[in-house]
Amino acid sequence: MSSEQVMLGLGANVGDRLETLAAAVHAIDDLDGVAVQDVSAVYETPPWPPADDPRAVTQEAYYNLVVKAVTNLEPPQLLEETQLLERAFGRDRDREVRWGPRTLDIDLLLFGDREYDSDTLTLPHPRLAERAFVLVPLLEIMPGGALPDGRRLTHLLAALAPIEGIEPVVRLEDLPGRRFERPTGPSAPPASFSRPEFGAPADDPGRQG
Ligand code: PH2
Ligand code: MG
Ligand code: MG
Repeated sequence: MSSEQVMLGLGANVGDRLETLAAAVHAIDDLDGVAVQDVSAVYETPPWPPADDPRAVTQEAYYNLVVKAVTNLEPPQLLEETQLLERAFGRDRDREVRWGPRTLDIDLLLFGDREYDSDTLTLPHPRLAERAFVLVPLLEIMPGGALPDGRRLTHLLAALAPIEGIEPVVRLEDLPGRRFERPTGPSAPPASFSRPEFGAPADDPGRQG
């Protein structure tokens, strides 16, 4: 069975953002065929698109982070699993506004070096290069990283300058209770996670955010 390294972008701006993100990271690690290897800091970020963009929606600031994981799922399977998690955290795709408020959004950013395109999923994520709230945490856990087409993450981020309002808030491993630990060196074992409490929701197809 082939195993790919994937990068997932998580965002929340409704409810207890920190609690949601912490629980979501554990829930991702708990998926069959998915193991979390690293997690960026939690960043507070201004809503995208920005206020001067005609697509902008008035909404609260987000918390965002990026998760590095390995998986033996194929892209559509991983998308299905992450959409089930979004639902389990209260997301209702029938009642939401595009680029509007989210209890939890999980985006597939990178899937190894694969370029993939279907009606519901494009990899790499098609708006990754426009979004500092993705690039900043992604660079943190993928320093020196590049897209499959060779574009370097640092160059993409520099093209968005000036970047304003993106602030690291906390690292999940520094939260009281230390629910997981982060690898500390090049030969360190993968992060270890405790078990989340989780119910399996019903199926729901949806569009990529
Ligand atoms: N998610 C959105 C819309 N806008 N802005 C930021 N800063 N972070 C997000 O995760 C985000 C957003 C809907 O998916
Ligand atoms: Mg999104
Ligand atoms: Mg999404």
